[in-house]
Amino acid sequence: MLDLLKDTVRDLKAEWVVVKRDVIDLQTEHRSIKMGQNKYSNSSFHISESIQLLTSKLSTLEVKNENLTNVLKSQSDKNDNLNGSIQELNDHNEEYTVTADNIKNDLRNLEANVKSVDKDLGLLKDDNAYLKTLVIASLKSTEVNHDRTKENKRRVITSIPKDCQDVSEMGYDVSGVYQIKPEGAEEPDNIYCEFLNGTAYTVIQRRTDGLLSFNRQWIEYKFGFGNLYGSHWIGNEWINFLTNQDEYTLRIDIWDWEGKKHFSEYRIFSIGSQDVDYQIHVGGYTGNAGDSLSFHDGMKFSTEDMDNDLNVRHCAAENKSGWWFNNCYLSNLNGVYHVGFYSHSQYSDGIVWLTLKENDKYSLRKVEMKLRRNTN
Ligand SMILES: [Ca+2]
Repeated sequence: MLDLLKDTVRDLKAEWVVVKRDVIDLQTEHRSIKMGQNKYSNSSFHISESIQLLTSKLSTLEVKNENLTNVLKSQSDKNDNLNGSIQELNDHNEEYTVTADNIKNDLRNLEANVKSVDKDLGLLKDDNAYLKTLVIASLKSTEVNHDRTKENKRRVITSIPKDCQDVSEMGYDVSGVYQIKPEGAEEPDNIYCEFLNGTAYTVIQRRTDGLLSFNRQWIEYKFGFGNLYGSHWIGNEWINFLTNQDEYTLRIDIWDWEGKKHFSEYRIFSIGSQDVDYQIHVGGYTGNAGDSLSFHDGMKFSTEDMDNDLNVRHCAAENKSGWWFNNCYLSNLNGVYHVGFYSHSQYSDGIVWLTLKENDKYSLRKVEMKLRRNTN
């Protein structure tokens, strides 16, 4: 029995060793399987990840492909347009060539013009330089003249000319305004001197247009009015001073509307002072305009506010003038400025020299009254 049991235990031991080996084998196998399982599991994860990445890349590539297709399409359209433009350019090329030739010609002309302008500029510069020297010379001359004028003024103050004859004798020969001081005048004043062929005239009256009214009052005729270069009356005071300091010939120049010039001269001419209402003394007529002033000899001066005439009416007021009215006039050189024959006026109030046109409704175009010193 014991032997049997011993055998059984021995058998069991052997079997247990076998089983134990088997268990170890199984355990080893199990570990191996488990390791392989893990390895597989890792690989599977990596593959899945790669697939996902590839899918994403593919999707991106697809989008890019679509974009490229679109770009290609767009380029193709542009290409078509370019081809069209090139065709158009070719069509216009000939035209442009012609235009370009024209422009070239224009440029050549312009260059020529620029050269010409340059040349002109050079000449102008030369002229400018020349003008500058002239101006400088003129300025220097003006300075000298200014100094001379100062000297002359000093001379004038010590010896003021009494009329335009004196002015002439001082060396002046250009007609214009000069300062004189006739005997009896308190202050020197300006007067218009006319120098004609060596003769000096002191202008006392001028009518050139209708801009200045001569229908003025006594005091205005006394002291004078108007513009010495245009229409004016130098004043009865000064006519009195002038004609009493020496003997003068009164010259009257007359221009008519037919373009002719006439004159009358009176070798005797003077007027009294205001005390005798500037009474006129006139005679010794010569000339070609007729004697229309001797009729007034001995008459007093009249104005619209001073009736000294020999008429029951008021000649100066009716004829809108200041003059040595008689009953009433043969001459009225201070009348209204009408143009030639006038009929619209109630009175014969024009600038009249009756012996010239023998019509008191004809007004003269221009008149000058001036004094020339008698030489005896
Ligand atoms: Ca009267």
